[in-house]
Amino acid sequence: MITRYQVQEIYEQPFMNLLYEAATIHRAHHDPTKIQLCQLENIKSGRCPEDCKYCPQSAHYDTGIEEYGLETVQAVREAALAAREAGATRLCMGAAWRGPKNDRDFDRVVEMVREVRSLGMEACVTLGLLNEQQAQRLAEAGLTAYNHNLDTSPEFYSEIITTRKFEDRLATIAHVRNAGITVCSGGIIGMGEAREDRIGLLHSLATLDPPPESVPINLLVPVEGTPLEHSAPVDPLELVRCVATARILMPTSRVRLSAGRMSMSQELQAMCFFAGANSIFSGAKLLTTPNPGSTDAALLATLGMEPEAL
Ligand code: SAM
Ligand code: DTB
Ligand code: SF4
Repeated sequence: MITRYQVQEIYEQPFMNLLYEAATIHRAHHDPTKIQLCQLENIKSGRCPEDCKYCPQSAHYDTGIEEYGLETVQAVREAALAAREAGATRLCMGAAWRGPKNDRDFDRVVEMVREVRSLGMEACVTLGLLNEQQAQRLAEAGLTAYNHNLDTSPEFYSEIITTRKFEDRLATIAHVRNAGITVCSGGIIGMGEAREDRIGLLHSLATLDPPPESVPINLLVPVEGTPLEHSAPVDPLELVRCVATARILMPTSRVRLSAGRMSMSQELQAMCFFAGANSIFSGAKLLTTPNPGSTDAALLATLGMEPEAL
């Protein structure tokens, strides 16, 4: 198993060597001209009991977002069809829950998974903490992936979230894994963490056994009303180092350049793709914040890249 010190050595090597190593590994395992488009759908918005300091959907902060209860299966079907039409091959459905209860709402999410799968798309959900039985039911419905981010290093975790523990996250990931669902897990940079925490996050992800098939790297979207609203912007090259290190540590996984692209230049995004990122979110909105979906076709064309087909 790779040590944290070895991860640090990869991360902190001269930038050009890091980029070259990551791009070389990327090309050995993936077509560098292809990128997967995924569409997010916020199936239940706001009033979440957790206190994640970055999150506009936490009930602990006043952010003025639109709040609503669980969407209908029909609404999700329509969102999936529109996303598929626009070139997305995966629908990622997020609910602002600490975790599902065993109630009609959860039954409905299971139906949503079946519906999205029946359209030939990959289905991913992120519902917070799960128990074994819930993971099993999602697996039976054909769920492709479960998103559950570690978000930051074990040491920094309690600075960001106090209503659950890093270990709770690991337990849910184990239930997902045991149910035979693929794991999507990554984190956020730009929350005031030190480089050491970014290295700790990447080490935690890479030493999951097996590592996640999908690794979202989010750049914090600072939202008014959240405690991280005034977080100092992180050096963009740190983002590139994170993407490159994730690619080297997890050669076959999909590395996703996730939230935060509104504040990234096209050159920075191109550098992340070169360093191994091979998925982005499509569309004009993430869960509650804007996304530069309307300019992505032009960006990809400029770079000679193409969305992956279904
Ligand atoms: N409630 C579920 C959970 O936390 O597992 C699922 C939804 S939650 C919004 C999914 C992920 O979105 C979080 O783990 C976090 O990584 C990311 N996220 C939330 N707010 C963000 C922000 N302002 N900037 C960047 N990423 C964010
Ligand atoms: C992930 O890592 N990023 C996505 C998805 N998984 C669920 C969510 C990003 C949310 C950004 C803030 C918002 O729009 O509310
Ligand atoms: Fe936001 Fe998810 Fe945390 Fe709830 S658990 S506050 S939805 S990140």
